[in-house]
Formats: sequence, C-alpha cells, structure tokens
Amino acid sequence: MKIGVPKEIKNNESRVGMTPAGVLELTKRGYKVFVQSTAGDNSGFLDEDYSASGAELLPTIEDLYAKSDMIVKVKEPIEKEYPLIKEDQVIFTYFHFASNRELTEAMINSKSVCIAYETVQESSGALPLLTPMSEVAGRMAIQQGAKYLEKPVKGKGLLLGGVPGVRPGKVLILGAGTVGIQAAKMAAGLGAQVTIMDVNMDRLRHVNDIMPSHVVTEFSNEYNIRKHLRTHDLVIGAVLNTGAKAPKLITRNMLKEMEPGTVIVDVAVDQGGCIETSRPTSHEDPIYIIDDVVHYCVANMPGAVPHTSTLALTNVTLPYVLKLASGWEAACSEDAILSKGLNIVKGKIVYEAIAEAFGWEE
Ligand code: PYR
Repeated sequence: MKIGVPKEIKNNESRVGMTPAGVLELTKRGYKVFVQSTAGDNSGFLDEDYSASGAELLPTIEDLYAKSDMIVKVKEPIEKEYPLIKEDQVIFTYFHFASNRELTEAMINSKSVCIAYETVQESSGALPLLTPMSEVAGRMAIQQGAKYLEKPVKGKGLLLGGVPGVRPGKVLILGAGTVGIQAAKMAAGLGAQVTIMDVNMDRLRHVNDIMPSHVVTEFSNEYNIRKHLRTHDLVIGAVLNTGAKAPKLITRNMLKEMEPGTVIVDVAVDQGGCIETSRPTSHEDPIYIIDDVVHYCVANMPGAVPHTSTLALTNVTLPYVLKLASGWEAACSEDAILSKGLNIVKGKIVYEAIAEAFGWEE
C-alpha cells in the first residue's frame, strides 16, 4: 500500500494529514509514504523531517495523487482535486458530505472509497477522530467570539471578562457536547457568565457536576433559546447530529431580538450550521453582519492553529491509518468503529444520513 499526504489547498488550511512521527510508524512497517513537498511547513514540520522518517517527497499534488493508493489528509478535497482522485483510491479525511452536494456528487463519480474522520464512531456514540478538532474549535470559539465583541470589528464593544465594577459578558452555548463543554470551560475561565443548553439531560447533569457555578445549564427548547438571545452577548452554535445536517435552532427572525453587536460563532457550520443565517466563511474573511449581529462561521477553525491541531489530529488518526494500510476492506470488516467512517464506496453512498440530507434513496 502506497500512502500519500498532500499539501492542503483549502483557503488558509495550514494543517497536514500526518506528522513525521506518523510517517515513521508506517515506513518502519515497510509501507511506502509520499509527502508533497512543503506540506507540513505551516504546521512546523519540514521536508527534511519527513525525509528523515523515510518519506519520499514529491513536488506536485498531481504526482502525489497519481502514485498513491490511499490519501491521508485533513479537509475535504476541493474542486481542483476532484479530477486527481482515482477509482478505488482510498481517501481518509474530513468530508462533511451532508452539507456539500457538489462534493458528494464528485466523490460518487470518482468511484473512490471515502472514509470520513467525522463519522468514525464508537458504540457509545463517541467520535474519536472528531473529538480533538471539536476540542480545538470549542476553545477557539471563545477566543474568536471575544475578539469580535470588540467595537472596531463591529461587536458590542464589550470585554468578555468584564472588570471590577462592570459586569462580564454573557455567553450562550447551544449544545453540551465536546465543543460546548470546551467553550464553556474557556468562557468560564475568562470570567464570563455562561448558559449552556442541550436536550440531553445526562449531558446537562455532567456539565453541572464539572463546571463552576457561573456556568448555568438550561434545557434547550425554542422558548428558552429566545429568552436567552435577548440578554446574551456571545452565542456559540455547538450542535452536532453525527454525519447529518445540523438543526436550525436560531431562525432569521430571532436575530431581531438580539442586541446590536451580539456575536454568533457557529461551530456547526461545517454540517450546515445551527443558525438559519449561517453560511461558511474563511479565515481570510471570517465574518459578515446580518441585522447588526456579527456572524463568525469559519468552517475549518482548527486550521488557524495548525501546530496544535495537526498534532492533536494525527494522535488519533494514526492507529486507523495503520489498520487501513493493510487494506481498507479487511480493516473495516474487522473494526466496527472504523467501518462507520465509510461514507461513499466506489460510487455508492453507504452512510444513510448523507443520502437523507439530499433526499436521495440509498
Ligand atoms: C475540521 O477540523 O476542519 C473539521 O472539519 C472537523
């Protein structure tokens, strides 16, 4: 099995699919690894580090796709990469198909084997390959939200932590999964007042047990969301229905009830977003404003902190790459967790929520 690690070409995506440490684990087992030249530069991993681990460096992305049986990357292939993907080639990466019809059709047409990090799932429901990036995005959501509350970038002009004699900011978090809990932890650490909502009472009990008393839990329903939107300064969209489109919890007309300069960070945007007015933005142009509400909807938030994110991602992907390296069919039939990652196999959607997202019969 020849494994290829391309340079990411999505806007401002600086992560890379494998570290030199990961390459070494593969080459010492006798696998051939190709790495596109400069692929790891922005994450702090240089070509010479990859060579020292036994990788062969290739100068172009075309060469890399042509020579590899399996591609290990970070983000979904973008249009320029579609024609490079070969029949039967295994593509192991984040895809988020349910929010991207064009990508879904392109991968069906490619007849490749698409294994999505975000749907690799344990029987407990845990998502081992999504969790580290959700941790990064949850923590970053507060950093970014605090920044966009500043006046020069059209926020309310409010310091999230407040100062003695002046109230801190209020943060509303929709969803008490990994993103929501990490965001709550960061917001609480800054001294903000936090409300975190979910429909899952076990999650709310867990949050209540582990968080300080200025993190308040509340059951999520339309009435409660509306009530809190009027009084909160920063709203974090942290909802996830694995592999499926996120539910819209905030509609366009609810924005009118929010104070001007309120900031929304919709971390769920890569699954379509949990706010009706969300649309994906990039690190280059991260925000837009609707009804005086600042929307931050960058779909690859962890891409802005590539050193941390690349290490965190490959810590968890490598064991699965090692399994896939001996053949995807055997690996998926032996490992029920990994097999949940199969989304599109040789022209056929095999993950129900994707077909449902587009109203297609499986
Ligand atoms: C990302 O980290 O960019 C994901 O798509 C989860």
